Amino acid sequence: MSFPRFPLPDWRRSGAVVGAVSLVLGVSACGGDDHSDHSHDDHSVSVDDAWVKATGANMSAVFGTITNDTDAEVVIESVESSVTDSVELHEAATDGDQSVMRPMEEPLTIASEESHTLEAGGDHIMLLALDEPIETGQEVVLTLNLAEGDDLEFTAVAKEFAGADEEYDPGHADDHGDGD
Ligand SMILES: [Cu+2]
Repeated sequence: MSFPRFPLPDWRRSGAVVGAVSLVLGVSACGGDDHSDHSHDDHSVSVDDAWVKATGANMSAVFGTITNDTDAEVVIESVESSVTDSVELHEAATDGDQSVMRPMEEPLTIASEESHTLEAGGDHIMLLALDEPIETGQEVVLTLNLAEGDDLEFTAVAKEFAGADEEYDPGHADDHGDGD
């Protein structure tokens, strides 16, 4: 926003893309029907307003709101991404004066008819071991692997964001994987 040489404000372009992506997800999650009839169970899980922090560093985070419109709880066992194989669900915590983030100890569970918001300073999807920068406007495809039912794919659009750079504290992860 502070760079006058861009003819079109970035927020406007990425906002339009985010809106379009949400619309597509809403339709596909409802099997192509008009989804105004949410009164009976339509077994959909959706992600709205998904975005990823643009970065030149080797890690980034994905935010958005996951809504469970099914009649059962949804358990997200793991997440995959189009930009790295190393993806974790993180929560924020306080360590003394410092805000840190760490892998969730339990799988993320969303009760029936509830939403869970992933936001800066709170829960988020962590992208680790990035080989390439994530550029503003870039689309990253995420897949939520659900304990039951179909996996849920959605797209997050990258935007500039000054926050979400908490210290990473992997201390609580029992199984650290192979890294690279
Ligand atoms: Cu994190």
